[in-house]
Amino acid sequence: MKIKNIEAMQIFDSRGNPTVKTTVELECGISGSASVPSGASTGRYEAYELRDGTKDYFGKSVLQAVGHVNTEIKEALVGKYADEQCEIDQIMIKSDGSENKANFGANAILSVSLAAARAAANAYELSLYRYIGGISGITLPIPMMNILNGGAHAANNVDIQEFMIMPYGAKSFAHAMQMCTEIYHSLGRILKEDDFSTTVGDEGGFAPNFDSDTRALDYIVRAIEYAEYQPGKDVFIALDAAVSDWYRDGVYTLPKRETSLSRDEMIDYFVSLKAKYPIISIEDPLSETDFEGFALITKEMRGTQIVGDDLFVTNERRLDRGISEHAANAILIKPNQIGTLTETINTVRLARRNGYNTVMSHRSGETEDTSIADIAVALNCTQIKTGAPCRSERVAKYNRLLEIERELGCAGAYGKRN
Ligand code: 2PG
Ligand code: MG
Repeated sequence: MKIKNIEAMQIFDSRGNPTVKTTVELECGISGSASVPSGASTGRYEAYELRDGTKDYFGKSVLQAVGHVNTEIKEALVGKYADEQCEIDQIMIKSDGSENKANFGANAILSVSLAAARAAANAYELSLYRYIGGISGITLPIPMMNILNGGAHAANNVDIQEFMIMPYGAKSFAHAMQMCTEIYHSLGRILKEDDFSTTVGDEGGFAPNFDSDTRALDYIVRAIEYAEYQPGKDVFIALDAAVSDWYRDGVYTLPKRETSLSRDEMIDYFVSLKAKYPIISIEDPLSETDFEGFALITKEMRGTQIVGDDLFVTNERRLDRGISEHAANAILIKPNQIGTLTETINTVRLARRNGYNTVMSHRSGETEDTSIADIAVALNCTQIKTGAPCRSERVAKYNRLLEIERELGCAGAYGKRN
């Protein structure tokens, strides 16, 4: 289990931007690799993603982060045991020395943290989910599958960033995938019939040039019915409004039109959408700074899942504050928002202890790395959002979950069994 070598390199994500891939090699000759994703609608309180800021790749190269892995991090970790995850992550956090991993970069640190876990799992001849979760990590998360993109993820006139479907009535993860893909294809057909574009956004959802959020919701309801499922019974709608970028000086300005709304008007807007459509979950309906507003909307929309993404940034301390102020009732979990596997695990534990749902999540810039699928099962996350059933970097995660469900057999728990 002793680490013999650590080596990082610059690769590319699904948007063609540079990112970090790291391999951890053990003395026994076994190794493990991991690549890190990158967001577009990034929260202000996320751990720091180190980019070079030179003219190459329009400032986006990650050669400094790669360099930190290959020098300081490697020196600190060679000879340590790969299966002592907490110690490995603590050493990196301490050597970085900053509040938000700004010196080495959270991209550098996370790549090593995950690669060490993979190397250890490989050395024990265990799947990553089994290594992390043992025999109690058995939950197949309900997909929150993105089928329509707007906001910062698409060049259309839709303000809300993500429109997702949740196949609540599915009997297994495989059945959930059947329902979701049938609805995705139905949406494609209806859009084509009505002469809308069927090009896709960053996460593989369709990005038609609709003039409003309600138009998008109308089409999703139609697609669910077209696939012969019942909206509000078999399938529900989940939204990621991702409004942090809309907020300035107490006012929300809708990104694709000239309208400005107050906090109360924003809450009324979501309440009105919920009254008309089978919406079960809303992520980031208010600004990442507004704990009080999150508490208000959680109370106002009792029975709706209110997910904190930019609000919590997978950070135990921010979640702790949210819990004490009753802000939201679910948390999005993105390992690269916090930067180590240990901290990700701790945040999920805190959420579970306090009855918050946990939604494992990809980033809009992804790679072929499927670690989040395994981590979701290992940590018994209730849901996963990993894009549309389109674009291989998204589908890879769904396919990995299908494999895990098959491997778990009768031990696996999907949906309501939790
Ligand atoms: C989000 C994510 C993932 P990004 O806001 O939840 O869908 O987007 O990775 O661009 O922050
Ligand atoms: Mg989000």
